[in-house]
Amino acid sequence: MKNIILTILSILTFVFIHAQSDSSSTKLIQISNAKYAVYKYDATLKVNILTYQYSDLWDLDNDKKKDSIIFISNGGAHAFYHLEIWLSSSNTKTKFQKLYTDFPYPECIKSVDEIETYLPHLVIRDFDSDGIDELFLNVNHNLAPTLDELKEMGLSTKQVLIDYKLGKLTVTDFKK
Ligand SMILES: [Ca+2]
Ligand SMILES: [Ca+2]
Repeated sequence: MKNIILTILSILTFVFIHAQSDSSSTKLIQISNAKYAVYKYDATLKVNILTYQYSDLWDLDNDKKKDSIIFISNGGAHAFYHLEIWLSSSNTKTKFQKLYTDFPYPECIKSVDEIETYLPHLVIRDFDSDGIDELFLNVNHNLAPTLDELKEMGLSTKQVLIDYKLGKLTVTDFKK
């Protein structure tokens, strides 16, 4: 019995150390996501819905005030989250009802090349070096928009870039 317990402890120690060592890999997530997790009551579903509200990190419309990037769960066992963005400059919220992710955690990449090699789900950074951050979302999963839905949004791929241009948020295919 003692040997079994020692074996289990050894395995757990290995798993823990292994998990710790992952933190230095490319898949580093620097944000403490729990800080941004909020449960909100959904009157239609009649349950508390998990949302992630990143409201003190990014200024997408460049008015020097932080905007809110929000992911709202559909309440499923395998939760998918649709995107909403609240902009400080216009005090308006834009819903991207067909843009879902099951991994609503901003990821850090070292270079834009990693969009193709590492396939992140969500990256918010200044992709075009104009001093303003954009949002990259990979929607290639079970709830991905259909080809018709992509076409309706003016898209041809499932890697999308949300950018603030001429006073509004635009959704385009991501291009390096
Ligand atoms: Ca702003
Ligand atoms: Ca930019």
